[in-house]
Amino acid sequence: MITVPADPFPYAFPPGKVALIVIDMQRDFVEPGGFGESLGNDVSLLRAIIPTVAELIALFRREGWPVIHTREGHLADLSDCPPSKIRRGKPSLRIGDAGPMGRIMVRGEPGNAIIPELAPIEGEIVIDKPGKGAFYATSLGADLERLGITHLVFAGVTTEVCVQTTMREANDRGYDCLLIEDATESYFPSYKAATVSMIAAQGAIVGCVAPLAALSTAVEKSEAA
Ligand code: C5J
Repeated sequence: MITVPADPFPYAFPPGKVALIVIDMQRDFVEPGGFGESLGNDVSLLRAIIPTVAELIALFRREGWPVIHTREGHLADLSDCPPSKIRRGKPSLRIGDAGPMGRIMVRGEPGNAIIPELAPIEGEIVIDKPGKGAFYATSLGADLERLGITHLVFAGVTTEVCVQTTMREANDRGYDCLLIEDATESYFPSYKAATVSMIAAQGAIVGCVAPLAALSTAVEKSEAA
């Protein structure tokens, strides 16, 4: 087992049974002209975590542990997008409308792609999800079962929406979860802070929380031992 100092207690994981889930680091959320900005958000805040997420991905790749990427988006005919989701947001630019990076939140459009800095490599699983949670209406559960994964490490955006929703889904399915707090971000700093504390509250009711340095040091120590 590798043990990471974490909040509210150390997070221990078996190296062969851990996977990284990088949530929605896609152009629609992180770059100007996408869904995030169409909702009135300043996307610049999210760009700050790109180097940390890249470092975390590199750590998993170096160790040969699975890296799984997710993208929130919909089929071109929007048949997998509830009308209630389309109705919300700004009337001028909604899901399916033509935006500066193609149709907003539609699979295969330029804006739906994962940002080039964090692009998946050959063999990595990419989950296209219509919802906020990555388990809903996707193959993620079956993929993790096939890989024999019991422990999940989380990164990505946004902390209080898709990251938290997926962590809660994972928690209910019995996975032991760790959120890397400097590899996740929100358009709203106070929402991130609240989410990070509620995840670890009540004896890690959703999961543990640690900075990337704590995970990296724990992995290095286990290799030196
Ligand atoms: C949102 C996400 N915020 N990836 N999606 O709509 O968190």
